[in-house]
Amino acid sequence: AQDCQVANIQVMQNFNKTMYAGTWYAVGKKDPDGLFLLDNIVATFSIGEDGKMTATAKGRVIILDNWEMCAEMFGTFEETPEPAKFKMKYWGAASYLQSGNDNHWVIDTDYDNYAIHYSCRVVDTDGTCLDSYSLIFSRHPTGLRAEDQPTVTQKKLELCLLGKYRRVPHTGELISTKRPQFL
Ligand code: AZE
Repeated sequence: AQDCQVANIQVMQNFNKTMYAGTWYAVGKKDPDGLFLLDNIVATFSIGEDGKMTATAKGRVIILDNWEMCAEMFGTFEETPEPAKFKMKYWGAASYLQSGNDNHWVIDTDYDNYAIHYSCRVVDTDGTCLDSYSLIFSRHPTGLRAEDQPTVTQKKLELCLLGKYRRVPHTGELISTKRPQFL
């Protein structure tokens, strides 16, 4: 059973960031409070020569109520005693995008097909999470393989977020038309 205590959430054992590197397509997401990436979310993780993990992420956002654009985001990761738990400092290519410092936990992954990310921003007084976001990643933009779905569902349940995810469409429209700041 799940007690929904943030401190009791199980993360990926023996997490290997080198195997995790590369491109992941978000196929499902649970949003945090406030603004977040809407769709076409693609993240690429890299390991530098110093062994540190960094990432870039792109996604469609709507800011200022009705201005749609492609957010190009960057993240640097600080390691913790638990290999699958990171602190992520993030910012946008443009200053009006969001920046911050989030937890970044890898809950489960097989490295080749799926990964489950979780971030709790605010822990409530009772130890449960008051403001979280979570991304279900696939190596394939088309979605999860059927055989990975039961594992992902089980992990959503353990995160106390079952039923709170939405599908993340990949329409490819960012590539050609929604990149005003980089053209
Ligand atoms: C993540 C993958 C690893 C790199 C980064 C990620 C998070 C990005 C955000 C972006 C929010 C942007 C907004 C813009 C208006 C976890 C996807 C940086 C939280 C809201």
